[in-house]
Amino acid sequence: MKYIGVDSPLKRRVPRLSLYYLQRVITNPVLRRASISLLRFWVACRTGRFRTGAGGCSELVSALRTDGIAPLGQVLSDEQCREVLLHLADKCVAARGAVPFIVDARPDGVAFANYALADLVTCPYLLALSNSPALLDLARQYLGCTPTLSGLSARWSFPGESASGDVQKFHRDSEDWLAFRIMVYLTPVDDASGPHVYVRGTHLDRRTARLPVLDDAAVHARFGARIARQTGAQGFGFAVDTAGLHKGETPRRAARLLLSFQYSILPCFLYEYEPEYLATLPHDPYINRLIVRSRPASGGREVAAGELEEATLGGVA
Ligand SMILES: O=C(O)CCC(=O)C(=O)O
Repeated sequence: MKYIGVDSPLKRRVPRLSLYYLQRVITNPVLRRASISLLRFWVACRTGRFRTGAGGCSELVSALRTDGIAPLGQVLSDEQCREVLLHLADKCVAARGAVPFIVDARPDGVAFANYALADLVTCPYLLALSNSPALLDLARQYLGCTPTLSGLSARWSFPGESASGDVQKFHRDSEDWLAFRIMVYLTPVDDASGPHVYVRGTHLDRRTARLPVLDDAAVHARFGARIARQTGAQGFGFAVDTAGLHKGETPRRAARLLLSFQYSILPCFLYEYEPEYLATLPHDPYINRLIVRSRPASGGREVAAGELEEATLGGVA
């Protein structure tokens, strides 16, 4: 998954970016709600699934709706985290301005590094977790339709003196009409190792077409007691609607590895999805289509993500 860029053909880039900016510029709450209702109906027709959940996690759903952040507790055990870290230990990570490297041999000056999607979809537990009945039920209830898994990443944040990049400063995301993420700490996170910081309730604010980055002083002056610093043990997870004000604090002491996956109503049209292929995919093909698919039987043709979206969005992908 990469940002749609100038190398994408115009006939693909223009409709996708139009769809992306459309959901950014429609900030009127009534229009947004009406658009979301229509999109839910469109997803229900497309998938043939009109029920939105068993209702088994209603406390979580209401915490997410009210606060924008809801702790899930331990979603991976210590042993599962160890297996995940072992799988990733010899995999290269990518960082801006550096050649891919193994984390133990990190070059100086690198603040963030991401694992490749191929290494995540083959990693034990990660796809199973993002497809677990409890999380899919939460996603169905929060989004009001069958969710689309529209992001999967595992990012290291390395210790530093000051914020690097916008994700370490207060900001809002606007990846879809309605979306939320599950974040899981794959390393223990205390106050000095880069907790996620969230301003409760700000996901309910009227959206803004611009997505300004705010400094700490302004956010503390305005929101004070509503600021939550989410620490947690290795394997701890939480759901967060990143339309609210948030940041990943710069770790001061230990590096942090954050697993994150996003559920949304539609794909995020800012990205060019490049799904990975597995011999078999024991999970819902619709939900996972942007991230991972099962390899077609020999003789079959692999369908690119763009083609699939074009086919299903009436040519406007
Ligand atoms: O690292 C975090 O805790 C937050 C990440 C973030 O803000 C983002 O990816 O938009």
